[in-house]
This record gives sequence, C-alpha cells and structure tokens, in this order.
Amino acid sequence: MIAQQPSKNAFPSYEYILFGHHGKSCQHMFFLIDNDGGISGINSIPGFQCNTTISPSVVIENFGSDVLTTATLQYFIDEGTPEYYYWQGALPPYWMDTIVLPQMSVSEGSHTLSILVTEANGTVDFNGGNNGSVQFNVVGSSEPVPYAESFSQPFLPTGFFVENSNGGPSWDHFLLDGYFTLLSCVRMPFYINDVSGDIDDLYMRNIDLSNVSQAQLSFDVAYTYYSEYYWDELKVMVSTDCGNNWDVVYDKQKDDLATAPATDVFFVPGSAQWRNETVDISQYTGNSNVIIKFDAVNGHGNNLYIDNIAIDNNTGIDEVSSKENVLMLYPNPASTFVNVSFSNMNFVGNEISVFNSLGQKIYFSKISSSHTMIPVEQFPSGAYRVYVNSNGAQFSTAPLVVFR
Ligand SMILES: [Ca+2]
Ligand SMILES: [Ca+2]
Ligand SMILES: [Ca+2]
Repeated sequence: MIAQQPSKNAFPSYEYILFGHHGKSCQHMFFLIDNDGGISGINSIPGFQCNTTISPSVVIENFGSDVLTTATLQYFIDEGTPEYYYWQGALPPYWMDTIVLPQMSVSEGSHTLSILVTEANGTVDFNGGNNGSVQFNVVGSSEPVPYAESFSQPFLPTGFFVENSNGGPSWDHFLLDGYFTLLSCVRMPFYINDVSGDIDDLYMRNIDLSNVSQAQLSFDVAYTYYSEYYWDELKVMVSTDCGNNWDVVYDKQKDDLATAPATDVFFVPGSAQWRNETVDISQYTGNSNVIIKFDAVNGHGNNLYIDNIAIDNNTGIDEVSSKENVLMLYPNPASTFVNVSFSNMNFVGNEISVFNSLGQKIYFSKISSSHTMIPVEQFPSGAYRVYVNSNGAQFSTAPLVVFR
C-alpha cells in the first residue's frame, strides 16, 4: 500500500451540531474529530458491465486530525450481508491509500455497492458523511428481436439503467394519466438540469442481433428547446463490446430534434407533438450482445420524452421511404374505433396489426378497402402500437391510445 498526497479538495472533518429554538434562532458549534476515516473514491467498476464479478478499488482517506493507523471497512451490495476489510497503515490527515477489495459475484441488474468506515484508530467512526457508494448495472441475457418497449409500467423496465455521474436531475419514467391523455414513457428533464454539458445516459436492454440480417431501431420522440440560446442534444449510441467503444448512430439537437415550438414553460408534449424516428442498425447484425444508449447532452433547454422503443428485424426501406408513409390514426385516443389512413399511399392488400404494451399481437387484419378502421371497443384502456406490413416487411407504425 502506498500512501498518496493529500487530496486537492479535501475539506476538514467537523461534527456539526445545530441547536434550534422554535425555528427562530440557532447556534452552530464545531469541533474537529480525531479519528475519522472516509472513502474518497471507488474505482474500477464500470457503470454498465457484462462481467458478473467486481473487484472494487477503493481510496481510503484520513479525514481526522490524528494519524490514521487502523480502519475497518464494512462493504455490501444492495441490502446484502456486510463483509469487512481490516486496513492498517499510517496516513497523516488528508492522505490517502488505495486498496483492492476481494472479488465479489453480482447478479444481472442494477446494484449499489456501499462502503462504510466503521472503525478508525480503534474507536467507532461517528462521521458517516464521508462513506462511499457507487451504482452499477450488470448486463443480463440479450433480448431477441423483434423487440418493443412501451414503458407502460410506472418504473424503468428490467435491463434499463441510468448513468448520471453528477447525481442531478436525470432520465426517469414519466406518467401522465389525464382525462384526454395517457402518457407513460421515459423523460430527460433538461428543463430542471442547469449543468450545461452534463451528460446523462439511458441504457436500454441489450439486444441479440445474431440471427438477423437487417435491423432497425425506432422510437417516438417529443422535445422542444427553451430559447434561441438554450437547447439540448440527443444522441443514440451503439456498442458491441460491452461499452468499451461506442458508435453514434443518431445525433439531433435544437430545431432538428424539436417536435414543438420553443417555450420557456416546462414542456409536456401533447399527443400531436411526437415524431417517430427510425435508425438503420443493420451494420450490427451478427452480434449477440448489442448495447444501445440514449445519450442526453444538457444545454439547460427543455424536456425530452421517448416512448415506444422498438427493434425490428427488417428495415422496410425497400418498400418506400418512411417519410412518404406516415400512418395516421384518428381519433387518437380512441374509444370505439380508429380510422387508419396514409399520407401518401394506397395500402390495400397490406396487413395491419395492433400490439399491446406487453408486445402481444391483439389484432390482425388484411386491409381490403382504402378506408379502413380498427374496432377498439374490446381493447382495455391503455397504450398500443399499430403496424402496417407489406410482404412481411414493416413500413409504417404509429402509437395508439385507447381511452374511455
Ligand atoms: Ca468517517
Ligand atoms: Ca408508452
Ligand atoms: Ca447528470
């Protein structure tokens, strides 16, 4: 173990005691703690990893006034059984030492590793304010395609993970259950994130593209920016090596990303303020573990929403360009029936299907007339997705909400 120089931003360790009298007056008293060890870094754990073991590299720092010679580290994953590491050395105040904890096995999913210094120089370490923790996610088995996620549950789906290094406002699930709107999606609240340049990543469930020759990522986006001077950026990035290298496959900002006029009011999209995006990711076919992340670059603009992420095993580009094939559903939300039409195509002879939020096909029909409708009175209230296929290839899709 090699002791390191004092940290640049080390703050002295004080116990802080507050005396309050009916909220009117208070008095502060400080005193230095003799024996206080802390954790000033947990390294070597990627936020998103494929390995099912971790070997934490931990920086222990002396935050007390006495030379630190012994410390007990209590560490555990999530709410698991604590394990202990007994450190010995000689650290003057604000000096650090790096130790490597024994390897630990971890299951797939999101976890928190917590490391507490419970004893310093043979006494109880009362200052828990300098303990440490780190969040990480272990990638599970890949999902096959076609894959669809409509965020109908009021939390992030299994296998999704948010990387938010500064702990500020970040990607979350968003639910708006209003009379005319049922919106259940994910959101990046740029509006309340005032750290320009801050990057927050939403990792989606990893995907198996090993058995397909074409692949297309699609998602619905709703966004507007704040003003001429404050806007944000969304990138979509793909990795086939567990996050070591990333390709940018989508990158839009400001007017290119916006689906509504700029506003200085906290943006919540209306049902007409969405756009469906498609990205050809066929260059990643043949890989069994494709990781995709939505990379939000903050410019203190306005909010971004994403819904209905899908990966299909065809691109549909040999039909006609997707822009010419906007599928229109009305009314939407619907209660008894929904009319289906295209902006620019006679779709007689094609197939129309409706999937529920669990990805189950609940309706299927051949289109026999240029005016077609889907009866929805038997569908429970909720979010659906309508697909129109031709010769097995999807060429248009749109979200549908049933509400009554
Ligand atoms: Ca401490
Ligand atoms: Ca949704
Ligand atoms: Ca952040």
